[in-house]
Amino acid sequence: MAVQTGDALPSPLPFEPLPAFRASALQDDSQAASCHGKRIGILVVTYNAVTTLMKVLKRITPNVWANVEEIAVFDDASQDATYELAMGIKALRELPKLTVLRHPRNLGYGGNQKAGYRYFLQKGFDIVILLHGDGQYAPEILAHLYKPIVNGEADAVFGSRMMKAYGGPLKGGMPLYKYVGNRILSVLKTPRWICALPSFTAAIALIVSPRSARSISPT
Ligand SMILES: Nc1nc2c(ncn2[C@@H]2O[C@H](COP(=O)(O)OP(=O)(O)OP(=O)(O)O)[C@@H](O)[C@H]2O)c(=O)[nH]1
Ligand SMILES: [Mg+2]
Repeated sequence: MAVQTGDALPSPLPFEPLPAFRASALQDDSQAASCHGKRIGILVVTYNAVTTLMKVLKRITPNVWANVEEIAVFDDASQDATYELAMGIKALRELPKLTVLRHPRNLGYGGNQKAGYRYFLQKGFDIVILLHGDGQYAPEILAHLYKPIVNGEADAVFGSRMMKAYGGPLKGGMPLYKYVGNRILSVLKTPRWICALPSFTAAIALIVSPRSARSISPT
């Protein structure tokens, strides 16, 4: 079901948030979404995401669509029709802000991310936001993530898949074995290793995306 938010601008796609976000205090992002002249890019990493990609794009709020300069789908040589679907969405929905790229071979999750960060850095963007094409991150709250960076209050912001307020990690799609592992590691006082939805200034993206080797990255 498409949803209209407060003073939202017309969206290029119908806005379809998950139920957990419909009544959320974060829902009205009309103030938070402003880019204040900063060049913001969203990097959507995809691998076999044909069943989820469109839903992810529809969960991005109209205000964020209006304020970001580019949303780039980086398809990691999917074996399904993710790339073709993304190209079709771009063409049929007339989305000039949507860029679709496909790697000729699978680079892995880290390699795909690094390619995406490099892409936005080379274009001179100020802020890069990582979004998973499998829908496990929350596109609905992107404005609240990049706002501290736009305002100069933070260089990097990370979401958390562990937050119960929006359904919690399992409903968000985290596999049970990873959830259990995370809880055990947390009890053992090991730093939490599962964070999500990172947004970086371009400078920070450069640090997390060195040119060498396949990276371990925030997930
Ligand atoms: N698995 C995998 N994912 C990739 C690859 N390249 C890009 N991705 C994308 O990276 C995102 C994260 O991959 P996931 O395997 O879901 O990693 P995760 O979310 O940390 O782990 P789960 O909790 O098991 O879903 C997904 O949206 C994929 O579409 C790749 O080579 N392998
Ligand atoms: Mg995932």
